[in-house]
Amino acid sequence: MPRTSYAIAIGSNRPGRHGGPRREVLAAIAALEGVSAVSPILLTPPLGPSKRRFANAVALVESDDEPPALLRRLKAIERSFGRRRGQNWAARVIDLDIVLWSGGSWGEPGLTVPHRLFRTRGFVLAPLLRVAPEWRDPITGLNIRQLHARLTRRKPASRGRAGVGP
Ligand code: PH2
Ligand code: MG
Ligand code: MG
Repeated sequence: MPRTSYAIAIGSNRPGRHGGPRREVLAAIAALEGVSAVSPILLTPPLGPSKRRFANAVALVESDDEPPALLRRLKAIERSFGRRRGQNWAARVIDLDIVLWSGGSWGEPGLTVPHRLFRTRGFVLAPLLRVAPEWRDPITGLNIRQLHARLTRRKPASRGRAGVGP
């Protein structure tokens, strides 16, 4: 029985050999080993310069690998799906990111766990909420339910000119 689990964020916004983005996400889930839970696949507007809508999901994976070894496996899957290096932010056929590790945090150049940006990304937190609402972020001490609520809460009224009454 593996001792640790991971939350892996999966994204695609370009068709590949399996079909459209949704099919690429499904194929990536099938390529992962040790999957214990899978969120629904959500269609999300692109954050950043890419114009195409994404299919996003989160899978929970059980593994004894430490983060660098798991990352190597994820990169191998990305390559086998036709992802080329240097496609950060470009439309991509598949993106597999380590978001959380039950072992806590990990920091080295090119690999930071928890993922540096996951707390501000709805396309990660929304599917993560469906599979691991109680998982606690070791950095902020907040669980996914709390991080999601913090991100999606109505923003306080602007304090700019528009917010100032007569
Ligand atoms: N991934 C990015 C950049 N922008 N936008 C959405 N909606 N979903 C993604 O997975 C995504 C993105 C870089 O990894
Ligand atoms: Mg990414
Ligand atoms: Mg990535």
